[in-house]
Amino acid sequence: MPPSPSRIVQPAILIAILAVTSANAQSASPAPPPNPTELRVIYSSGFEDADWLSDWNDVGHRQNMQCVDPSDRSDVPAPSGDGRSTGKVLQVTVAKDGHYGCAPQLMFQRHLGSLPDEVYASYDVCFADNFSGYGGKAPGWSGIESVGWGGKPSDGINGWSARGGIHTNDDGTLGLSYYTYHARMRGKYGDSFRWTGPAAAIKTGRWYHIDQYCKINTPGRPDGVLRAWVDGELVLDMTDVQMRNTDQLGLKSYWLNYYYGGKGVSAHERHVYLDNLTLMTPKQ
Ligand SMILES: [Ca+2]
Repeated sequence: MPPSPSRIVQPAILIAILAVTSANAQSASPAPPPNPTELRVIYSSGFEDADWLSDWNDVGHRQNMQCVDPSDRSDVPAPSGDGRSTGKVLQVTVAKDGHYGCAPQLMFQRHLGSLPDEVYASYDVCFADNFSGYGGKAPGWSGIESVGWGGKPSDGINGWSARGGIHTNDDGTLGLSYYTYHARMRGKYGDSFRWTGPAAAIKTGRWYHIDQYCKINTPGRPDGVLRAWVDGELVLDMTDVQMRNTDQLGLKSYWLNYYYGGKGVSAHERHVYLDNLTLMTPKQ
């Protein structure tokens, strides 16, 4: 009995699939984490004293931002000895029955004299055990004008943002994302672009190194870039983000935001610790 047409076609389909897979493999060399020697530092702090806030805007919730010695705290491990975390660290507290956290913004215009097209952020972070179950906002990027956050959607003209997001996975680990209000969003609330891979499953009680990268899109075109790395592993690589439809919007600030919710409040006090925050842009 001759083979059915479907059996004849199958090898051709298989070859086509293999060809596409091979092409993807060749084009998918992961973007490397930032190389500081190729970058200009916009801002850097080791959070050794409260003066770090003098460089930031929107510095409410000061009581939630304390520079502390990890050896005085029972819920954060001592510096790991690899040279990454030294001296004091920034303790951010989300109070019981509260949303914030903190929300200061490092304004790039103020520090560079103009708005950059692309910025890297680099920091160390440790979530205390009491941070388990968190769902809400985390540090990221802002191009907000009148709207583009908080249930006020972007149309690409009036503002955009790509803060970090944190959710709790089924296995209890914390998951990270970019919570993004962008020109092509459909609903009232931002889209969650989740960081993926084994490195993106975050445990409490240990330090991680986070790198983030944002390149603003050409107005009206889906060519903006959002990337993230955890301990040097690429966990998100989007190159088709359309933040804006006009050059009147830009990459305005790094938004050091921790906010519990949504609408629900934190059932108990939570702590997250940061150190060695550096913001960088390519040298001219
Ligand atoms: Ca420090």
